[in-house]
Amino acid sequence: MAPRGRGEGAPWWRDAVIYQVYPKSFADSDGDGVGDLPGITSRLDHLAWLGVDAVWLSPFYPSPQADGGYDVSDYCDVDPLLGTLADVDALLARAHGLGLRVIVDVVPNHTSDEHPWFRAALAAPAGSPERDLYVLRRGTGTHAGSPPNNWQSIFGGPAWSPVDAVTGDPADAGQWYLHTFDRRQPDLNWDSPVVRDRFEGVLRFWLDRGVDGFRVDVAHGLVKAEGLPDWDGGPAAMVMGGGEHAPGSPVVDLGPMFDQEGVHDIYRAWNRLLAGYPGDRAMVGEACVEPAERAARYVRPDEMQQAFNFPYLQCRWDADALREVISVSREADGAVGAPTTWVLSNHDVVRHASMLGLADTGRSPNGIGADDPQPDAALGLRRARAAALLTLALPGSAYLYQGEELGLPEHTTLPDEVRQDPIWFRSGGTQRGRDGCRVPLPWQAGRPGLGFGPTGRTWLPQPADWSALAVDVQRDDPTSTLHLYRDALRLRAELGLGSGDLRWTALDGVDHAQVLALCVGAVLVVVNFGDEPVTVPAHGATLLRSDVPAAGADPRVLGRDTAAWVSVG
Ligand code: ISL
Repeated sequence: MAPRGRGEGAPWWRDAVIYQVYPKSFADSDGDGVGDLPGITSRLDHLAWLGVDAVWLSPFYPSPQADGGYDVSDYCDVDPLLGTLADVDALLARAHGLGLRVIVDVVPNHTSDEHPWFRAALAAPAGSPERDLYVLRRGTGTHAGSPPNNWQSIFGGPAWSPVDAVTGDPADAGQWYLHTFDRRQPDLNWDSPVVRDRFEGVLRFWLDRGVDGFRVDVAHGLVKAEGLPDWDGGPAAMVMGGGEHAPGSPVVDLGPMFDQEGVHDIYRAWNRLLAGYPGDRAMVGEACVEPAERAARYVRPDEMQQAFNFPYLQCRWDADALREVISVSREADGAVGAPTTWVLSNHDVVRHASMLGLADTGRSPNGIGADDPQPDAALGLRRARAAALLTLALPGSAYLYQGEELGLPEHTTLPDEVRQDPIWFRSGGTQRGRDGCRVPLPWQAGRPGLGFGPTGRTWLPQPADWSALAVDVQRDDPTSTLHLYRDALRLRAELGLGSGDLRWTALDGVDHAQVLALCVGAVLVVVNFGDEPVTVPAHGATLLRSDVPAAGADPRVLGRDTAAWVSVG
């Protein structure tokens, strides 16, 4: 079957719905409790049934797993925990056979400390070409015993570690290496042409194997300001544990480690490289920069095709705030001819079915633990279902994070002793981190491990009440969240919503602050945020509702935290 594509003649990614798979937690084929590539392949028909256009695979490369695979020790192979290169080929063949595109993660800001490049660098003397692949500097203070500058790691603690602590060589005393993230993730030196060359080789390796594109990790971080000046703004934490970032806000100075002009040359070169391949290969950047006009610079016509819309992900549950963020991001992306992306969750943030059940929906905590205020699960799910209908109606491309189609909440009571996120360790246990959104998926109720794999083992424990959310239960229930997503995806494709026009509207006599109302093509989307029920106009059929109205209830009356799609064609 030819890959799905919509919007006459437009490249697939302009309106694609892309499903993020976190490989360790999707499906386990061999029973070791860790998800793997054959597990993913065995479930691709489910994703085709759901109706997505593409799959984004988070890293599956060899890795010591110090940061869930975002610490790569070989960019051109597969971690034995997750499979083999032959398994990648089988996955790609099956996906393409089902009409699904596949994009893979590329992690260019840093390698693992176990990458042969880093090992070779540390084995070579100071000043050698091997060392030039990383950001190594002499420290400051007595015997250069303090870090070269005051930068802090995004995961907590200093962004520098002493080289001699790794090599044990007295000749390295006073030498430090930079790691924007964990100390086991040394930053690469993107001023080096060798690094640039090697990464082009990595991209070619995967393009030659048939991937449809890349998700570029920390896309705003590769190039650092010349001279690595001190920065007193603290660690930039826009996504993880970040607050709300108002659209239209002034340029936020993320410091000398982020959003430097030089990163754009890299994406221009990569754009040319991808253009040399047949098909519409695409890149999506994890560029956490603001305001929207600044982020849009990553999706200029000769750079990446898409960038994640983090202000939308972080927006509080509020009609005015959402209207603003939707308008501003569309305007900024529209100005450079790029589609806007819409995303509610990913593997770095508290799942939105839980976020939306917190007292403050605009501040993402860095994980939730048993002794933290617990989300209102029913409220969170009601809002999450409404948020899904809003998101999937918006023109552009939408990203789904595995499990959101089941309405999965965050695991908010994980025992601390099972936590694996480096954020938990580097913050000295003060930040719970991201394990709670990475729990293995429930496929079959009543089976050990909820059908995640053949043995019932799961690398993180699943909450006891996830049985009711298992895929098999929801597939049998037409009112389930899974069916809501499937119905929305089918209608979105049939009605061409992803490539439609957006027009703001209002309901007669209803305040803007209470209701979000917009038309996309021939569909009116209404979301009620207020206490008062609202009645949608009578002239069209109600196509879809986010709630399940009581028997005999008027399908045109929407209660609080409910959304509907109404035909106005
Ligand atoms: O840089 C930031 C803020 O300006 C961060 O939000 C940053 O973009 C984010 O933490 C990057 O996340 C990605 O890279 C990490 C990895 O742990 C995450 O899982 C990944 O999504 C390091 O590779």
